[in-house]
Amino acid sequence: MGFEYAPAPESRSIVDIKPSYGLFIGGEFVEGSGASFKTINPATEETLAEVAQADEADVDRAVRAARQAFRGWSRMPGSERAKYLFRIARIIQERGRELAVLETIDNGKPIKESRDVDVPTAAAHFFYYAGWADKLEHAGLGANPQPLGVAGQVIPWNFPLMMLAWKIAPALACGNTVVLKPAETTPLSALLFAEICQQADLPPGVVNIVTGAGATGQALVAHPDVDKVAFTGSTAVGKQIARTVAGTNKKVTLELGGKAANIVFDDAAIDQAVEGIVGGIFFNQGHVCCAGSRLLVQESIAEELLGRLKRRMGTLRLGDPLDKNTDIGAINSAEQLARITELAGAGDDEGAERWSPACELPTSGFWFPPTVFTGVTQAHRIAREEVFGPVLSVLTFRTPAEAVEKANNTPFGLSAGVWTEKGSRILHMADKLRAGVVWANTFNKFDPASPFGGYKESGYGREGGRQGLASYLQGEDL
Ligand code: TAP
Repeated sequence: MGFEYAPAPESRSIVDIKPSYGLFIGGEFVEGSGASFKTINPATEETLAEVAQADEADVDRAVRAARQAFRGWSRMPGSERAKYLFRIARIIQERGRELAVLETIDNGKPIKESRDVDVPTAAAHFFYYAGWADKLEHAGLGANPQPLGVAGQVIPWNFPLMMLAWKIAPALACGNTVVLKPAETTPLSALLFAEICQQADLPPGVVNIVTGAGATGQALVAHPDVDKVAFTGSTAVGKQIARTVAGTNKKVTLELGGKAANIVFDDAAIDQAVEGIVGGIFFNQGHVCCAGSRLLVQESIAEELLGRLKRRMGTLRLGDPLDKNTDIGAINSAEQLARITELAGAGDDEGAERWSPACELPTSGFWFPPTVFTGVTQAHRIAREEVFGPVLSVLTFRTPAEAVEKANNTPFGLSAGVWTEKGSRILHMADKLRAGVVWANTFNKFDPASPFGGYKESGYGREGGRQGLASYLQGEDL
């Protein structure tokens, strides 16, 4: 049985969604070539707005605007560039409620997450990189750091504003100008960010936003006057981009998929670990590249831990993303829901055991209940492929060596988690795990000062921290 809910009307009135949006080029909203697409609220399937679809000529206009702005922006003293970044950071904070509500309506994520994670982390990134803009020569990246030029940036739909901040803040701090393409299903927060750039009096052309689908991203990545490509998204598209830029002099960073192991040893504080497991996989409906989608639990505590995990899952509230008590919001699109459904079906077919708490799903919109599979083997598709949804696969291990072997048995290497009371074990595991980020007794924690990025098929280059500056400066590969 499904249920109908009335989305909280007072939240909706906080944000002014226009019926249609153009492209943001040269500091102004301009018409595109004419084509457009609809963006919808995935929790209700209501159309939110008609958004311009940028074609190759539009992308070219945006790149030219960025090139023209580069001259002034790159020569501006770092201390002046910093003022703009600080201003943007403050406006993000001031307009935080509006941004959070818009992000939740366009993406489907719970408002408590957009309010407490996405928006503050986006502001924190601008504050952090504003601090670097006049100190680049002290970053250990050479005495006279020089920007690359025009950066073409393509981002996914799971953290639209946060990914935008991860891309734009370091690029601007280093003196580059940018053309950014948000994902087709979540363009609205990037367009509100464009308004914020206007409000901050950012010089025209320093930030340009081109909306559209994969073809728009492809046109941006392939544009001959783009010096730097920064991409976050799937490994399949990442490989395609690497092929597109091969043989050119473009610099590239790729932040791709993951299949993180969240490893719980028998000496771990179990309730704390259960919270970490729940946050690791159900945060943002599991639409998280670094989600702890494989739980590796030591055999001796597996039964006890699973009992507690299921009890905790029974308390998760799924429903209206604008309700402050909601833990699990909507799946971002019909397409993503179909993928999750297909992979979970493969879990059943391959003999794993599926469990979800009793959970009513709303009658419209895209939803998937929090789900755990036990009896999973390493050969199962749900243990190997990225589900990008609220689906946890549980495997067991006996010894630390077996945990390391199973955790590393994946083509990905973005993140991992370790739960243990032993400090020496944390250091040992961090050393052995082939993952860009290893969390200990916590999970899914983000900080602008920490570098983030993958091993193996999870990509290359780092975002965040001092290391995140390197990929926007000449000759400074870390
Ligand atoms: P993708 O389908 O790869 O899309 C990412 C972005 O690339 C979107 O803006 C997309 O446009 C665009 N795009 C699609 N085809 C393109 C092409 N041929 N050339 C250039 N751009 C193209 O990924 P997604 O489904 O949005 O996001 C989920 C994936 O992102 C997951 O694999 C996840 O792990 C990964 N992710 C990784 C990280 C990090 S930091 N490693 C963070 C978040 C997400 P459209 O949306 O319009 O198709």
